[in-house]
Amino acid sequence: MTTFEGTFAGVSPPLRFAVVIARFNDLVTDKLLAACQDCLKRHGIDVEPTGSQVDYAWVPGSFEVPLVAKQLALSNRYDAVICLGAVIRGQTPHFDYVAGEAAKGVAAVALQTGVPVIFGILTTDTLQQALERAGIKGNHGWHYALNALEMASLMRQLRSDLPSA
Ligand code: INI
Repeated sequence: MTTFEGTFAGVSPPLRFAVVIARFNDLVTDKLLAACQDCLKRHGIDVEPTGSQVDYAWVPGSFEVPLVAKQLALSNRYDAVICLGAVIRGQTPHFDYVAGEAAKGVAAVALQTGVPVIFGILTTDTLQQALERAGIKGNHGWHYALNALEMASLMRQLRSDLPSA
């Protein structure tokens, strides 16, 4: 029997990532992005937009994230797509539609394309809660990057080592 497990070590050829970031609530999403980049960088990834390992796509809000994530995943250029957003409930039922569609859409893109798509969209009741998850009490952006590294590495292994039945 074989155990497949993603690692955080360097992979050859080098991993490539796309990051989709929602501008809505950019007070929060900018901080998620900064931690995500910091984590990737500390794992040897060149995060510069001018480099060859990470590309960035900005979208108006979390609702638009899945469409752009799908286009990027279909390009066959990336080992994983990281989606960053912040949906904050406030006083409006809009929250449920935006959060629900973003979550369903991101999951669908991964399953439809076979490319890992990381759900890095915070869903919180208040701005305070979102900020706590984006720097005040740890930063989830760091963990989304770790998830992307692990899944990218795991999928590389599965593609190359999985014996056919
Ligand atoms: N988009 C977000 O990313 N977060 C939110 O909290 C939010 N709220 O609350 O409305 C939000 N709305 C915009 C939405 O994502 C779309 O950009 C818009 O509906 C246009 O399609």
